[in-house]
Amino acid sequence: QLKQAVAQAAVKEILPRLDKHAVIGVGTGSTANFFIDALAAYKDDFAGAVASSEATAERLKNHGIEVFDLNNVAGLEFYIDGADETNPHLELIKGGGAALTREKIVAAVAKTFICIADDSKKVDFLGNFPLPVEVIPMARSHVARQIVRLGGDPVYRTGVVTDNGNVILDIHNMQITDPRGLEEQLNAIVGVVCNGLFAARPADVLLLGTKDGVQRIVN
Ligand code: DER
Repeated sequence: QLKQAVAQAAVKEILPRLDKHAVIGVGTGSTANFFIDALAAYKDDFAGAVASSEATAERLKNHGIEVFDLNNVAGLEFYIDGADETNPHLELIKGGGAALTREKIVAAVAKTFICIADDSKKVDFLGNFPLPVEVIPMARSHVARQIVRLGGDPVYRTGVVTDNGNVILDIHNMQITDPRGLEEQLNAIVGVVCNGLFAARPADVLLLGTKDGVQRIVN
């Protein structure tokens, strides 16, 4: 199980840097869940965690790991999370699990963002995976029209409401040659809360699961 291998590698990487006051930023998704499950064995070696979604908070609590409000921590040494796609610059597409906004917030606070992913996520150019955008519900049609003007095909992720009470548009068929530029363009559309491009703040370290073992790639 490649996801388990990278999750365990992430625990191994951060353990020596933890102390009883440390609070860890934790991502969302199936790979992040393997990380939480592996981390739980060491829960007495750090103070607790900040969660990037209600689902992650729940899983942490079920392991007896204290969950902190981000506003109550001065800073985070690490943020560990998965991704839907990563390019060679460790620029990511995230949001497959609809948690992209809180993930990006917690990642912004952390000193080191360690991305954990199996090699199916590694691409040369981002955009094969539909790019998630979190949108204020009343602005959905307006934002969709602006996305069409940018050359994308927005698809409403029906039945999904984010932890923040918003909706998701997934942008299909976008050739993303300038991730940072597109991230800024999307953020400039009124009604967009956040988007799944992690390019302004890419991952610092990628632990990539391959059939030959875990590759550690540093940005
Ligand atoms: O929604 C997210 O951003 C998740 O981290 C996602 O990108 C990765 O989910 P997975 O680990 O289940 O593939």
